[in-house]
Amino acid sequence: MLQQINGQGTHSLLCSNDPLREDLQVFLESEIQLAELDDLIKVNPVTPATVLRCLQERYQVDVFYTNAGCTLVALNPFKPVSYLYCPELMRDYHIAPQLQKLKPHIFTVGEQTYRNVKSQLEPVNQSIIVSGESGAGKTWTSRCLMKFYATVTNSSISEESHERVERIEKRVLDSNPVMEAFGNACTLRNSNSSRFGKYIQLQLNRTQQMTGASVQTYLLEKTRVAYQAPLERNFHIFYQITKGASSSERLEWHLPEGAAFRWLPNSERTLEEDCFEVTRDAMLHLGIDHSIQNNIFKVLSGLLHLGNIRFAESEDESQVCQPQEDAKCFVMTAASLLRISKEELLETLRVRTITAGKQQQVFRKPCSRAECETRRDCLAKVTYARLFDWLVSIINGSICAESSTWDTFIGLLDVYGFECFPNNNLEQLCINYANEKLQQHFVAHYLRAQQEEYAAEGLKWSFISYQDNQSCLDLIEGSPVSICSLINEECRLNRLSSAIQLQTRIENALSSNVSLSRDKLSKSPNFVIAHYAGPVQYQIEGMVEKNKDPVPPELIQLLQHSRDSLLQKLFPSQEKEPEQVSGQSKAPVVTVVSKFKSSLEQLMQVLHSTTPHYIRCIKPNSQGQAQKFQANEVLSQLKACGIVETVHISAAGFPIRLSFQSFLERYDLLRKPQPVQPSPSSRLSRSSPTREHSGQQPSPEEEVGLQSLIGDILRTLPPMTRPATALGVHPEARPAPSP
Ligand code: AOV
Ligand code: MG
Repeated sequence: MLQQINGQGTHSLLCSNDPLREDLQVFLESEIQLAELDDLIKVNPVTPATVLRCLQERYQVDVFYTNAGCTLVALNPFKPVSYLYCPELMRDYHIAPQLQKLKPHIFTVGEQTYRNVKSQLEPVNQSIIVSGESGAGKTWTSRCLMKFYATVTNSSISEESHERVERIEKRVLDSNPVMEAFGNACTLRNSNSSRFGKYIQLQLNRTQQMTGASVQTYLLEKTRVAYQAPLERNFHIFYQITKGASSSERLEWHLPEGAAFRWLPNSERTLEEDCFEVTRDAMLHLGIDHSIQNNIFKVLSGLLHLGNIRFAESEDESQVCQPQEDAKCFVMTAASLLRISKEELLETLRVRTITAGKQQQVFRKPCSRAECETRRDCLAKVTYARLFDWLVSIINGSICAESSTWDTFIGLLDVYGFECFPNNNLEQLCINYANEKLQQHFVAHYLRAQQEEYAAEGLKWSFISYQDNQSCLDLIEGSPVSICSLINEECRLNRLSSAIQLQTRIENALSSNVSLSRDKLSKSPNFVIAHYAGPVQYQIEGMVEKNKDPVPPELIQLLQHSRDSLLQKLFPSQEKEPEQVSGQSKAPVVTVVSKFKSSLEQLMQVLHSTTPHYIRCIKPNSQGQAQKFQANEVLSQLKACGIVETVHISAAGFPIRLSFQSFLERYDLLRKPQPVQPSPSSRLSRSSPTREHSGQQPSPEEEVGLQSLIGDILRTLPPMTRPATALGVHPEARPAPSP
């Protein structure tokens, strides 16, 4: 064993002077088969090093799931392991009398959630919150869970409803490839990275059949349509159409084989996600027929041609910019595919109209080359964003059940994971903000609330400290002043201030927040936020403009004039300009950040109203390689999401909670007659909202009897991994390994 400590295996884990080494040594000397520890609470002692070692041992023998108390840790296998997700296994988990006896799996969480819905006397909605950094496996996990529910919810239904249910489930599952084709892209971190957040509610009726589902999406990263960072790609659907179109479609959509599009970088690389057929089939099942599909793909092709339009600088400011020589044919093709007039397209891209004065006089001002290109990009972004939202509404129309047909739901949350790129801007700020919110939900719900509850119950408990990300959230969204509020203020005041000025404002207003700093070596204005998952440097340049997300009204008018039936739906002609909607020109500016903040708040409200379950996805290495466990990478993810603290709290805590009433109903048979004594005022299990249904409360005499009964029962239970102080029993409690 010592050889192993000094040898290769351990060397990759920790360097020799690592303070964690001592803990690890104690741990390794125990005769425990690490790979068999399926709950990290059984690791002894619980330290970052021992938890890490346990996960590594399991990973090396292809065991990817491990319980960590109330959460499940899911390591990304980065290789096909289809045997883990076959329907037979799904059924095994579904019919298992005692779920905890089976190996940890996402299906345990799925099934537990499913059982919780029906076991409550009052229906309780459930949520599975899948978290982890970009590429850790969240989307994969939520897709597998959807398949799991589709498989198990129709396993016990009658022949006649079978077909109907299957049809709904197929549609619900088909929403995935469609949303991924339009909303996912290859990034530096993940070749199938979700560029939008998603909360899907699977709707269940009284007999627990899935009657439908509804999807809520969050902030699509639409800038990607017109800008892709080096080595990244545009949304998958663009590659699908350019690679997968038939020869007649190529003619119709003006996509000749080998055509070069500026907005399609890295298309020589073929990904699994480039499969056009899968998307088309799924769209068809969702009711998007061939002719509508044809229309969609034509518009997308129009956007690609739009991206190839470049302008030459005009000779003087009073002249409009001319399209570059090679771009003229792209103007024609883009206009023809979008069914707008070529002249109007050029006019809109090159001329700004300004309405001013009491008479509301309209002035026309030629745009600079840069402005023309910004307007071109804006045209593509607004079209794509509306197309995406429209698709989501079509999907919802196709899968959502009537409210009278369902009672409860299981929600699956899959948002974009924490990101840190060489350049981070407003998109990453929003993405990382969403991840901070979810981490805070976990901290509040589990790490803080549990411990506070024990204290309130009067249980003996020594407080376990944990990393709270509240200061980081205060920095991003707090009141009265935060990074969001300062960026919003710039938009509201509409003043011309430089990025340096905003940097100074942020630093002056928020200098007391420990999560804020600046990279002083960087030449460009920036701020650094110490996120729970690591520090991220954000570039301030361009942030305010992105937050305003201005869409010149002329662009909307141009699209409203389109003769294309899809664009007419996306840009209805009766749509009013934002100023007119409020009737006032001084309408409050609805910025990207403020919209995102309010959608996150709504999401949090929904999550708070459900019973949460957490799956923590972990990326074993940053290269996406199978069989490669990079200890430092994993350790930082474990630390970031507080796994060790979670394990401590779960191990020392009380995972089984029963109200006196339920306890009485279950164990009353064992009761010996007790002499009646004066009552101590126990609050155990009385008023907690997390308790199982409590109907009639027992009398003080009964409580005394019960307390004695609890003591009797606890004495009959096997020794626990951690000392327990009261009614707290882990279902799989095992004796601690001897050191
Ligand atoms: P993410 O959703 O967490 O990232 P994905 O779910 O897209 O990450 O997973 C990234 C890649 O890892 C997938 O495309 C698969 O190749 C692989 N993978 C993940 N889980 C498994 C599994 N259980 N078995 C086999 N391969 C897997 V992001 O969307 O970037 O935050 O925004
Ligand atoms: Mg994803």
